[in-house]
Amino acid sequence: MTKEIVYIGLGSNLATPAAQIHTARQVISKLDSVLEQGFSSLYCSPPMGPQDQPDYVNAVMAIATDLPAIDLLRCLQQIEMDHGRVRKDERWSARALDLDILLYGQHIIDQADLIVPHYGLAKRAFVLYPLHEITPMLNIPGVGDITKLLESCPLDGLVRMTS
Ligand code: ROI
Repeated sequence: MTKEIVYIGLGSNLATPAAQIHTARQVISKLDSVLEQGFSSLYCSPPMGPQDQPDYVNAVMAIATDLPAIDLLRCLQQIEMDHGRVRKDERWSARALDLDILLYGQHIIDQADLIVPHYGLAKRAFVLYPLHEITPMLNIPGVGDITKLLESCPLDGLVRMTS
């Protein structure tokens, strides 16, 4: 298989969020067949969705991999579980670690448990700004240039963290 550049969104709002993001980065970059290509700053933002939960820390990571998308998804789900993620029935609840495949090369994937580009990507400041930080010229398949999307995406309280 040829290597694809894959973008992963990382988010956490429980159990020392910045530490969750840092350890997730280390675990992902040590996976077989994965080479880290870039990692954004950490960003803090108020929760999108239910407001009765702590602020989030988010980041975006770029990797090169020849893992098929579905195998990568399974690896990321395992890492979420290892970080104490408890899947709840309640939609959009607080979580220790959320790992989303945002982009898988230029592929469009529409499977029962995997939709790529990620459905929230084009509108979420906490995804678009870190993504743009590491790849300013990115084209999002089926959607367009990231610079265009940013023009109509307010920060919504997103703040880049210094460390
Ligand atoms: N809100 C923010 N700011 N960041 C997230 O990563 C995030 N993730 C979620 C929901 C609950 C939609 N809200 C979020 O899953």
